[in-house]
Amino acid sequence: MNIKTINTTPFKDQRPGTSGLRKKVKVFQQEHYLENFVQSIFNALEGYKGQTLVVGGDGRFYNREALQIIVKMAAANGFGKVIIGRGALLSTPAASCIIRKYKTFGGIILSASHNPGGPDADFGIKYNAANGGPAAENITEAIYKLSLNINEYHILETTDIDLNTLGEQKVADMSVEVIDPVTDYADLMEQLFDFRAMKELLTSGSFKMSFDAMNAITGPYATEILEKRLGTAAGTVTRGKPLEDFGGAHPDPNLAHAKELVALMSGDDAPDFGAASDGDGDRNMILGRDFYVTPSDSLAILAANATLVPAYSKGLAGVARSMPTSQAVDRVAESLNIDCYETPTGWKFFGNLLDAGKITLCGEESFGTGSDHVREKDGLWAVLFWLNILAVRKQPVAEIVTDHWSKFGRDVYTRHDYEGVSTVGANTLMQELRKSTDELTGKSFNDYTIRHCDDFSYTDSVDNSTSSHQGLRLLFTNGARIVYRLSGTGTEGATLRVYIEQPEKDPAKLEADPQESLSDLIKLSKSIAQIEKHTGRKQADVIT
Ligand code: VG1
Ligand code: CO
Repeated sequence: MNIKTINTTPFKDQRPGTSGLRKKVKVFQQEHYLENFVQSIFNALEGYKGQTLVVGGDGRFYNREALQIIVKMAAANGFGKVIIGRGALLSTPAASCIIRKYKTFGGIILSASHNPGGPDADFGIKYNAANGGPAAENITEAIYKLSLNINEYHILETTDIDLNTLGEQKVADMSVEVIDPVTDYADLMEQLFDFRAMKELLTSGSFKMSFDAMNAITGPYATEILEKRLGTAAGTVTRGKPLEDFGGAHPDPNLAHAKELVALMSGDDAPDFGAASDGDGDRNMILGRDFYVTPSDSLAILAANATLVPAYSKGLAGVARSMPTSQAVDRVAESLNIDCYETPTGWKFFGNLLDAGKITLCGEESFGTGSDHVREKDGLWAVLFWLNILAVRKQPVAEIVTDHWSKFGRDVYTRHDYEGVSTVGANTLMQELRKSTDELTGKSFNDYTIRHCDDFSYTDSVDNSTSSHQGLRLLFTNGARIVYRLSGTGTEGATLRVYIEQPEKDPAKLEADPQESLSDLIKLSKSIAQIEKHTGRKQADVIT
């Protein structure tokens, strides 16, 4: 065995963000950069000798090279076995599923999710623990601290492993098993949902759907599940082949980046149901004919209809949403008499609640929904959940949503993103807001009076850990909210996210365009934070 110990010096920028470490590919390609981070992950863990690690990624540029390095480092650091998806591929929810199913020590996921891919675009890496979920903040912080003092890493000197042949091979003393990346995940989906009823709907001839995999990882999963197991027409899955650069597209399933699908879904002969997923398969966008389902509404509707799905037929233990997600699900929880938790942005904060059995469903406004079946948000799962509801209720998507609004009211909602603005400007904007929370409380702007203003801080009810500075909240007396936070997944400058929400019960106003209904609040969001002064932008770049 030829284990090398390589001397290295720390990089100062390896602090994981909302979801792992994300940087430009060129940053990761620097000598020792990836190795330092991987060794810091291993150094932060205890008891992994002889244990199994799952490794896979979303197929973006540098995925294969990075995986080879990780396998050689896992062998040198004493792991007993590595499980990898064929071709180095695993969607994020599938990685979570495999960690749990085979009870492994943990996993490393290579992905920058919805960020673009290619030699000049983004790459990312994150560690998931034995529960299949993103490492909690105490672990990501420990990894960061270790990365600041690292002086050596261990790597096995050996030829590359064969990523394309299923089965076991040996790398020194460590075994490497290449598995089909799709089967375990597809089997799990089949256990959760009523595939018989869904197949009946999808093959009836009167129901058409289209799924946009955005040239990213969900292609093979959607093809197997929708076309092969559920019998939808060939071609239902579009852009189904994972490409290293996502075909130059931005693999973010929203109205701006999945334009072709949005266009296809409009008009009389449009499909009945449309959906898309992101780079690593954990996000979802849901569309009906001429109808867009806001992710926050989607979470509320899944919760309200959960008992129609076999896996959730006995009801939900509780639900959770990230703080900036609309309060639509809170109203469902209230009517079901179950708990609703409000967590900071990022899936890692749902892990403890799911593990403790306090919640069954959870979600974020950023096109992320999931349940206790894995410990990641899950794009295709959300699509199948919707299909299961449609198969039982036999109503169009739009009707299901408008029915929901008339029963629970609507949380009219929008998110305005100011992308790639100056970091100094964005930080100053946040600091100034933070300083003025007391002064803003009680202040009135025409019809809007601020009832409460704070910098959101969260204490986990399971381990009592506290996470502060999670976003500035302005809560108005009439139930409206404006929330400001900076993105923790970007790789260039800063991105300011402004989340705007207003509860509406008036039947005459339920179906209005949110940009119009919220226009006063949108203006207010700009003036209160002085967005133009700090960022130089009059308008947001992406509105969802
Ligand atoms: C964004 C979303 C957040 C999500 C995260 C990871 O983070 O807002 O809700 O959990 O992306 O999603 P931020 O810090 O940029 O706002 V994924 O699909 O990129 O793993
Ligand atoms: Co993602």
